[in-house]
Amino acid sequence: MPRGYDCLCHPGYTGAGPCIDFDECVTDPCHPNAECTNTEGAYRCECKTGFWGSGVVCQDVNECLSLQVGCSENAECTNSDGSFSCVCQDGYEGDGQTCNDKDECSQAGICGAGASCVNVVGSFHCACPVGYAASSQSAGCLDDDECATGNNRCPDDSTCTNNDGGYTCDCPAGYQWDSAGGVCADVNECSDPNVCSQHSSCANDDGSYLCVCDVGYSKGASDICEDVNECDEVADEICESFVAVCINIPGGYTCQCPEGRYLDGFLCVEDATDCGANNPCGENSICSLEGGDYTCECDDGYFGTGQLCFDKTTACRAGIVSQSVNCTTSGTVRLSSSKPSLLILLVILLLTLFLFH
Ligand SMILES: [Ca+2]
Ligand SMILES: [Ca+2]
Ligand SMILES: [Ca+2]
Ligand SMILES: [Ca+2]
Repeated sequence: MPRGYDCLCHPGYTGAGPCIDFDECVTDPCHPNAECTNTEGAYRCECKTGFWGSGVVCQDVNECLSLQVGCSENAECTNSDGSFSCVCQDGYEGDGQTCNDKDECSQAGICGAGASCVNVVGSFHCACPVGYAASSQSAGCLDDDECATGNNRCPDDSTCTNNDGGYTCDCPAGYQWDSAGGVCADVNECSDPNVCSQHSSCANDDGSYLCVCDVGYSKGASDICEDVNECDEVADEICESFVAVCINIPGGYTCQCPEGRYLDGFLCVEDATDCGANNPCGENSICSLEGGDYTCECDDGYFGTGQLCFDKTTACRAGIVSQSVNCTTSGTVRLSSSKPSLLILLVILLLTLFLFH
């Protein structure tokens, strides 16, 4: 029999007779990123970890904006729906919370041929020896073309030539590359004693040198210094003015008097043998003249300078000269070529004292 009333269950309950709790969670009343919890007469929506909101609406939390997220300072934080991740940056290795330098050099062959690996914090580089450069890490070391890159110290007036591992500067003729000064320096060709031929001397010059012939020599056809025959030139006239004959000698010339003449000052004169009025000889002395030279010779039995002649018998008997002068000495003195010796003069002095005492 129908009742005259209906019983309506409170919200959250259901049932025709006694009201029993209704499990709202079976109708998915929460946001997909929320947890639904059924309660007596109601339910609760709570956003899942990594989301925030009412539970009916849940939004992703960007953990990377928080300083407390815990990524290493050498890691990249990446936000994702409901979560995040810490990934070590290039050059570091670890779990993202802790990132340590990666020693790339422990990896064989990381640098190309000829290069050495240098590990640094967060990175590494490949070093090449001087004269080489790496276009990329894996390319290895290739010769640096210093002439093309301008990485050279060749002076402007030189030619740069590249070679493997280096370069050369070729200076103009007469100059050589001075790497210390970075200039093309003059070559001192004269330091080679054989650079000039015989009868010449070397004079260094900037960029060149000269071989200067010695006096009396001049350059011949083969650039060798040859003796000048002065007798073919003015010397012949000079000698002729002496009434002499010009004789060419290596490096010079000489004027030679003809037979029977001798050079007296600047003239070849007749060779006289008579001492004449100019006889310089003293008593008991014979004068002779040859080639302009007077010779005084003490007579037999006399000795002395020729200008002063003393009786040898008297002197020897006196015993003054017997020990120092050969009592058989003729006493010949060539006045033009020698002077009386000190000894002879001493003897004469003693003899003079003896005779005139
Ligand atoms: Ca490293
Ligand atoms: Ca080079
Ligand atoms: Ca020079
Ligand atoms: Ca000559």
